[in-house]
Amino acid sequence: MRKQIAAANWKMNLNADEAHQLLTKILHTKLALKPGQEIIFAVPFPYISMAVKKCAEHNNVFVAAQNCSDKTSGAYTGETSAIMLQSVGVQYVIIGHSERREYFNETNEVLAKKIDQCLSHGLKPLFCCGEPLSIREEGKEKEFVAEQLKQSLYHLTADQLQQIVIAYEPIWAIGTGKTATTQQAQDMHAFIRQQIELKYGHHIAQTISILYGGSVKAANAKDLFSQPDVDGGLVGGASLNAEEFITIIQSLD
Ligand code: G2H
Repeated sequence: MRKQIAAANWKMNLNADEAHQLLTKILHTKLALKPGQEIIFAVPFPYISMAVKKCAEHNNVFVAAQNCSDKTSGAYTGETSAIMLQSVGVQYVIIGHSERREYFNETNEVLAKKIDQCLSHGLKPLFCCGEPLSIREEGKEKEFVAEQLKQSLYHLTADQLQQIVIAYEPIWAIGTGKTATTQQAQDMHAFIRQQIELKYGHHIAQTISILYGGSVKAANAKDLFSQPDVDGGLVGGASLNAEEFITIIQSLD
């Protein structure tokens, strides 16, 4: 059985009080997670310790960082290493979000190194892939995503790959209010799983959770999550509202 995951990506939002209140409100709700279901909060760095402390009181609720360095340690002012994150109780790290790729020039090669840092230090990468609108309009979205997978993941052993969660986030659907249709999401998720199967075999491909991201909200989560290859969501804007995110959690299959 694959893990079903509702992951909140707060991005660069909320002050400390707001972050504490939002987390408290969600965690005080009776979430009734079923076996195999997980919640992840990808919070800004300054709130990680607070979030780790609060989430530790709950089963299957974990904290993610939104990024980490591709270097192990040393004179890299402003960077945060995987070792540091692991040492404060983080379990997941978002790697390769399209905003990091676009605004911070993160290439597939750098992302492969970040993944290696995470795996070497006991952290699970939540690896994001997805195409821009121009590529979809050309009908080349599958080739584009296949290349992202190949360049950042295919150096991993099968055991390492099983530590990864993949998030498919079509860039044209991020923060735009435009969601991929359930069929577009399912098609790409099935394609990603098929690519993993070609490289790592059927069994491994069946165990990898593939989340959908891009304007997931309470109103569309159930439809998206009911698709056979959609194993939950990576949620930005809607995760900043407690009621919305709770409904999204309760929409997990
Ligand atoms: C995609 C998503 C979360 P949003 O970036 O990673 O954000 O739900 O606001 O489109």
